Amino acid sequence: MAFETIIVDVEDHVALIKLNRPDALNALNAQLVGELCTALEEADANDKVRCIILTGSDKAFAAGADIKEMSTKSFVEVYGENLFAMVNDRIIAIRKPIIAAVSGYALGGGCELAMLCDFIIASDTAKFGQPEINLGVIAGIGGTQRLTRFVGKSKSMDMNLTGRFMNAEEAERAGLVSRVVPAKKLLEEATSAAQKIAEKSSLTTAAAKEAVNRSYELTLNEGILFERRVFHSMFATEDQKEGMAAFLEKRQAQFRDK
Ligand code: DAK
Repeated sequence: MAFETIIVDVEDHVALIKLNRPDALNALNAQLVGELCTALEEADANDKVRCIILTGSDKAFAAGADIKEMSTKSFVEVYGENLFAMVNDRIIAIRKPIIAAVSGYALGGGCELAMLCDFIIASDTAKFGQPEINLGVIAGIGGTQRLTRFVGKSKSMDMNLTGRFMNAEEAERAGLVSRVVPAKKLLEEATSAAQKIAEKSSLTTAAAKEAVNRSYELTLNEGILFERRVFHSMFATEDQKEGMAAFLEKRQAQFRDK
């Protein structure tokens, strides 16, 4: 499908999705959100893709929901259309790993979009924030919920109540991002991580993603039971036999997703 607000490129088993509304710092309008969800679903269904990278521009991953588009909406409209429910639900349904490669501003819905990905690699220019409070609203796609789980109550309250931005170094220290790299190396680093993921068995990758995500929904004991049962089920796969045989034979595993 042809897109106008994003650019999609598939190479070496990695789908690179680039948000592309430079004039609005990649603000998330309805068209961009719709195209993004469609592209993610297409990548999820494409056998050639084993990992997805979501990125923006040097200046902005995304500066939030499109304020111009939202500003005149009424309660009846946003409640009636369940604004932004779709983006949350469609992204969490993607089974392949999604890496957010964030440079510049990731604010409001942009920060929330990065947190919807499986992990975040940030450039040293990245700035994260939930400044919705300045607009007379609160976060609406996880900024009060996911951010609190990532960075704890105190920092989440600070971000959500003052609207201040967190730089990359603070975001890494707080556990919001997995690593920080120089801006020029952002895509290289994200691609290298994606290619490492692409080398694994896609069955095992999907199982690992599911298991980590269950940790947000289950008690510790239930989560550990879920993990152990999934671990047991891996022994029904050819890839478990291959992975362990390859280790013992001191060679590279050849996974076949079976
Ligand atoms: N929406 C629309 N346009 C935006 C935008 C945004 N969020 N952010 C930037 N732009 C546009 C600017 O209007 C400007 O356009 P022109 O004036 O040139 O036409 C262009 O991008 C460049 O921006 P600036 O001139 O402002 O650039 P600066 O370098 O001076 O400043 C900035 C960069 C990122 C600090 C600044 O643009 C800024 O503060 N932007 C707004 C950041 C923000 O407040 N983000 C949160 C948006 S609210 C909901 C679910 C979710 C949400 C809401 C409801 N429900 C479930 C109901 C989410 C809400 C949000 O994300």
